[in-house]
Amino acid sequence: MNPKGKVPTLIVDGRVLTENVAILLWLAARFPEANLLPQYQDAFGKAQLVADLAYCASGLHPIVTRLRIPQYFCDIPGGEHRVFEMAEVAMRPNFALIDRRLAEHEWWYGDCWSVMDAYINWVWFRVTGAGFDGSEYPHFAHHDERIKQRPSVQRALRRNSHAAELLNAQGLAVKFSGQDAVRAPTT
Ligand SMILES: N[C@@H](CCC(=O)N[C@@H](CS)C(=O)NCC(=O)O)C(=O)O
Repeated sequence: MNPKGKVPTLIVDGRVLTENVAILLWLAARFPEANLLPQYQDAFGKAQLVADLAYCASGLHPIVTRLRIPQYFCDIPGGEHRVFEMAEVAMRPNFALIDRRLAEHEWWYGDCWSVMDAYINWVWFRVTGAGFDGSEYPHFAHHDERIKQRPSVQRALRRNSHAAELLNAQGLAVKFSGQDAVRAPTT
């Protein structure tokens, strides 16, 4: 469905929408009652939302990929360990930035949950699940605990498990790239 061969992909009335930033902005605009993002009216506020989502997609996401599948980035035997270590170094200032922000507020935008919280939480569980040590970032860790208590997240996780079971039953076992991680998960 996605000519670029990536997930996520959203089909809207038969039309294909790709790229996390575009999909999240479209969902927030299409379903304003869901309050997926703050509803700024001014141009600067709207640009700030794009900046935040672009930070996740182009700043954080590529480092997540290096931590999850370092073997994609270096085919020298054993090179994946060094790719992982350098990605760890690259990720730490970003985790520090997020941790500082979450020290002051419950959610990325203050008192209201938004898809930014979902996106940074995806970063958290993907990289701690690959062996990145998150223990220096207690506010980010607490954010993960709060996210997991959300009924919508629990519903999504149940749907995810159910989908994995269906695929397994059809012999289409879900193989997560993290199975090849160079380090054991920390969470
Ligand atoms: N720029 C794309 C990146 C999407 C992306 O990298 N998705 C990963 C999964 S998190 C993927 O499809 N990886 C499969 C691959 O690269 O083969 C976006 O923001 O949607």
